[in-house]
Amino acid sequence: IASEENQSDQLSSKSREYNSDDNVTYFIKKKLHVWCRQPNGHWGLGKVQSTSKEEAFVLLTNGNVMKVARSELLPANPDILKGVNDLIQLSYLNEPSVLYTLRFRYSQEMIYSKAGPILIAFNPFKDVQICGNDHATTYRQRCMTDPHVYAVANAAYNEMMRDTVNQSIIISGQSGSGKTETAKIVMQYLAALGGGSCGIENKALQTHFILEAFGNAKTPRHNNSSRFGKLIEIHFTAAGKICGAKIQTFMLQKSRVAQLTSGERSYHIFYQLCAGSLSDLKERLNLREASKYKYLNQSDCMTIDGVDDAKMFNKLLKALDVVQICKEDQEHLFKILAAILWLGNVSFQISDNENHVVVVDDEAVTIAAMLMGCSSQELIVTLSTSKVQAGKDSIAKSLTLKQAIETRDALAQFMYASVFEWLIKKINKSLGSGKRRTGRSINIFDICGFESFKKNSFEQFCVNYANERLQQHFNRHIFKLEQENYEMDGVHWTEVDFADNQGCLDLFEKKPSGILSLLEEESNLPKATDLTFANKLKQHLNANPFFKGERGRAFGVRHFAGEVLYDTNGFLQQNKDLLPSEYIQLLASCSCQLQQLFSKMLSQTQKQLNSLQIGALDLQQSVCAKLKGQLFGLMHQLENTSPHFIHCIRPNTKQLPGVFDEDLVMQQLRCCGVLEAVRLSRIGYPIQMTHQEFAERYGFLLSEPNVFHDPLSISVAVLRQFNTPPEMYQFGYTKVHLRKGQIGALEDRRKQVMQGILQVQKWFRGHKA
Ligand code: AOV
Ligand code: MG
Repeated sequence: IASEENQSDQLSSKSREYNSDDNVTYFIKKKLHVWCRQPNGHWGLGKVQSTSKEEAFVLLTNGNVMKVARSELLPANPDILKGVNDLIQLSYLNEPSVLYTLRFRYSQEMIYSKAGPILIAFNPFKDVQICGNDHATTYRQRCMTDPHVYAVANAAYNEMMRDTVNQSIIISGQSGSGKTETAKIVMQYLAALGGGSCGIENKALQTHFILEAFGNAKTPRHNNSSRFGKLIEIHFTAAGKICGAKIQTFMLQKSRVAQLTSGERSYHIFYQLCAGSLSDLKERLNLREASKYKYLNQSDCMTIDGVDDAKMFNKLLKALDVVQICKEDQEHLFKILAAILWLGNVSFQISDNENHVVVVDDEAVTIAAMLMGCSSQELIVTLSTSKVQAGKDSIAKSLTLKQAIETRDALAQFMYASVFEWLIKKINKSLGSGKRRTGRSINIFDICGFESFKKNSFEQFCVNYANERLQQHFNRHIFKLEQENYEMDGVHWTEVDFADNQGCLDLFEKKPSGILSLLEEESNLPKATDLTFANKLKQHLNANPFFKGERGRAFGVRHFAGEVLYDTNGFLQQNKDLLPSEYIQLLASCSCQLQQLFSKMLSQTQKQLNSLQIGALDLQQSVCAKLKGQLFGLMHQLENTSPHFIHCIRPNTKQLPGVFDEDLVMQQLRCCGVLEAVRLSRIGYPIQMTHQEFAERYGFLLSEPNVFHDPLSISVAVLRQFNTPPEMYQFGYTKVHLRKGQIGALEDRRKQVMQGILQVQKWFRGHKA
């Protein structure tokens, strides 16, 4: 082993990363391992046997000899480095070596690895025995050093306690990569660590059942996909005990309530309610099986393999009790959900040759009205007519079929979004969110992951935009700030290149011709359609390298995580998010209400009614304008915290354990900049102290302490005395910058000397006495 270590050291002093000819010759001479690219694009391990000009003959581990171009060879790491904890330890940092390391670890159920400052978390798609309460306690007690989500949570907690600085744990990764599960593991650990007598931690853990029932759904790629983003703040006392928590949610995709594509489901809660409610509740709600509701049966997907909706409903009921939502409110809540399902069954009949409709007066409209607490007649009028201004009066005008369906769905979606918002408020009240302590909080950030399907709509557009913002935050902290810091302090520095996604963000956010501005502009034009919007994009953005004009209503965006083709069908309507004022009036007058559910709307409508403006009510800003504002707010909040990054990786698209799809993994590692982050932390200087701090801390170790007087000279002398190799540190204008591992010797010596001084003092005191 010693000789292998030695070998690895020798190698690391040579050119580490690239396959210079020099290296290939060295590898042949030493009969060392190399990676060679095979015709299928994958990398194979072997030993170079001989070379001729541009080619090399490599003996692969399977016994075959392969002829490869020299340019297709990369150095492999010595066996001693097989499956290292942290990619930073690899002598050769290249794609096949990184893949090999992660693949080996994954096969050994080591799902966590470090990549410099980032924790990489592979989704195991099965239970692995390294999580859970017992493990959390063991982890803490033994100070285990293996990479783990617990270690990240632990570091955040310790840093918060030490520096009184708010912390954030930012979890990124594509859809289905394990972000939400990871967020739960973080919470579990913090609950075990900071659990106190108030029981908030238990409540906070139980909220997952509620959030997932109401905010998660089955998508084509993921059976339990979060269709909203969340930031959970956990607040601690000075003694480090949890004293409150607050959940902020954003981006709930309400279109899912009314529209589904094949293979998807609506929000879990609907199926849970239908499957799990007891017969008397079912009777009171007039509930049928899920398959009887159009909003649920339109996608031919009613169940999820391995999921028992009825059981999940029981868990939900318990969680609602834990967060103190009283039985009466629970019943009101379910009534509104049932009303939404019945609304979906309301149908229309064409009544004239201009495509105007009347509502079919059947059980759907009767039951929906009953559940909402209004008369069927009121509901019928609201669903099929709109008021138009005629002089000082308003008259009712019949809607066309398309308008009627759109407005019925808008009503259902609005009711669902209001229920969701109400729930979050209730949960926050129960979590004591008011007791915020500055400098003593840990924020856990988990959003919907990047998505790219065959057909991508407004939903994916919003999700992927949010992911661009998050990636920018990551880049800023991992790459930009650190390199700027070196530059500002005058450190000699070779920039590490990384894929900056600022260009793509600009494509979205630039005013006046970014996609968001153009969407806003088009949303406000009365005659605009999704097609005119698509044409406008092409007209303004065709020259932008991140944009790709496509035929008809389509356009493409080159996102940091890959190219996505969007279909603008429905963009304008979903972005505008209008609700006719008649609807608000109706909802406000309904008797079945959760306290304060529609009250904000009511006051807005009242104002509008007073000014006699009838028509569509702009509930709030457009969806995109609101999302942009929320993301800016969240990023601002995270900016004031010390960040810890976890990047989740989905090893295969089939949600299967033990399957490692190399191309898929590599693509994810590439787009989030893992290799670059490792490269940066290898050449970076993670330890930084001002000259003054350094001189004060170590100056007394100098053998001739009185020769130097200014902090800089003292600091230089200390490092010389300790024979710290010159490539391991740099003096900037204000700071000493040290590479990883260079402070240990100084600290050890300092401790020794301090102990010696203490002993001498003790001896003196003893003698005096
Ligand atoms: P996501 O949050 O990243 O997707 P999840 O955290 O929901 O992904 O994980 C996806 C699925 O993978 C879960 O439903 C589990 O079945 C499994 N899984 C993930 N992590 C673990 C783990 N540590 N142990 C066991 N199983 C796990 V999305 O919300 O679609 O972006 O928007
Ligand atoms: Mg999720």
